[in-house]
Amino acid sequence: MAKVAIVMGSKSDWPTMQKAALMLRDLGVEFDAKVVSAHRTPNLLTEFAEGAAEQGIEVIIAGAGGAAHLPGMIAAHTHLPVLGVPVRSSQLSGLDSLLSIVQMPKGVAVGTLAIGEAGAANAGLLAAQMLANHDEALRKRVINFRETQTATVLEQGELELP
Ligand code: RP5
Repeated sequence: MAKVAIVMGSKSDWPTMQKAALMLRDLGVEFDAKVVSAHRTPNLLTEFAEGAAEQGIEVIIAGAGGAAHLPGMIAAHTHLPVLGVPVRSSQLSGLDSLLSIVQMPKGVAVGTLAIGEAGAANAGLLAAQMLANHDEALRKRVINFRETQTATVLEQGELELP
């Protein structure tokens, strides 16, 4: 059963949000991914967010661009932790998305990640780290991921001009 739900405001967000999905897949975490739009499908948003905990979801990753109200509105409807990913927009390069997601009022929390693919990948990683608190096997996979990453960087050694 999926522990993480990845939702996004439009299918056009999927190339970015796939980075969250790939991270979760690499770490062996089950997830669902679908489009839920704050503005175009507001009733679906409410239904999804209110029902997510009952479905067994433990963490929600929500990505959106522009007037990115999706993560905050989902957080308004659930006690589950919500990780917000600002998707890079065509007009303002995602600064609009970032500001829309990050400035939540006190009392309704969204954990906001970086703009774009790095933020999406880190949302997947952070969701896995949260679940690893009560999953020993996943904790080992997360630690192994970090150690492998460190070793890869250390192996790069001295850099030279081409
Ligand atoms: C937002 O509007 C979506 O999250 C997407 O980032 C942006 C543009 O959506 P499309 O016009 O490409 O469907 O709601």
